[in-house]
Amino acid sequence: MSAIQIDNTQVEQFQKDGVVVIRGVFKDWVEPLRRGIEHNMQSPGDYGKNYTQDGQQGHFFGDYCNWQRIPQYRDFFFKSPAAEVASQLIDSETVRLFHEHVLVKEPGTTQKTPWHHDQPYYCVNGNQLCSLWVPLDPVDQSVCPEFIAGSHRWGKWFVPTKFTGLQYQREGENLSVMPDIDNERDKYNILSWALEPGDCIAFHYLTVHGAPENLSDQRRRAFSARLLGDDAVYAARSGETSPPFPGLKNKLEPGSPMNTEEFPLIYGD
Ligand SMILES: O=C(O)CCC(=O)C(=O)O
Repeated sequence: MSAIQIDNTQVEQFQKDGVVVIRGVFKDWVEPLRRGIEHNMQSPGDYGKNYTQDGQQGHFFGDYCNWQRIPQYRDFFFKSPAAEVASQLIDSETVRLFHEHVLVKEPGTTQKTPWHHDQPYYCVNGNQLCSLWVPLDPVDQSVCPEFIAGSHRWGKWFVPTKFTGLQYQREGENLSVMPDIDNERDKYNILSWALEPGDCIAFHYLTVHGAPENLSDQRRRAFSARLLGDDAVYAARSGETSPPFPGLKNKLEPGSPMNTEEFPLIYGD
């Protein structure tokens, strides 16, 4: 019997909508992850970025792939219920760690996170895939990332977009252009929630999402855990991936399981 049991209706909702909110599941991890993020922001890694563009106010910090040097991040993957939650949602016997992505929007940040989905810039193919976006501050619904219900099943892959708004270069990948969602919001079922620290939004790598500015007076610190299930395989893209994972193409053939040291098994065997 699992220590954590995700409600069947939540599993069904994840499968149907490509996104589901799970309340309170990481409340014991809020303080450790806040400490990890503080350390991370004082000492960014090689990929640490300020996504804030010229003319925008505030500060939108991002960084990823630091779990090997920040103990609180590593512990989250290996000791929290994250892997178990993912295994149930994506119906997978195994879960591997892909990477973590830290996203901090300070109060008064006018920069939006553009509408996008993640898989076209990840070096991964497969369907048993999910991210767990864990807020570490109270999040008003006006600040919460927004997700388009069912978009993971549109059968479309969109040209990948950077958080700065620029597009990745791609050739011959049969990608579609992201529709102008903000100007046609009533055409879509857009989901978002008011959140407490330690809640979690679980979403599929193909679920279209974006996030508003943070005009509240609260920080919006988030830890997004990227996880891989049984059918995840290495994919070679025609251009830059995010994260870059340099050297991976010398280790893995396209279509082979992601069983290298970069992506340790954290659930099952
Ligand atoms: O936190 C944000 O602003 C965006 C989150 C996101 O795009 C993600 O976790 O994939």
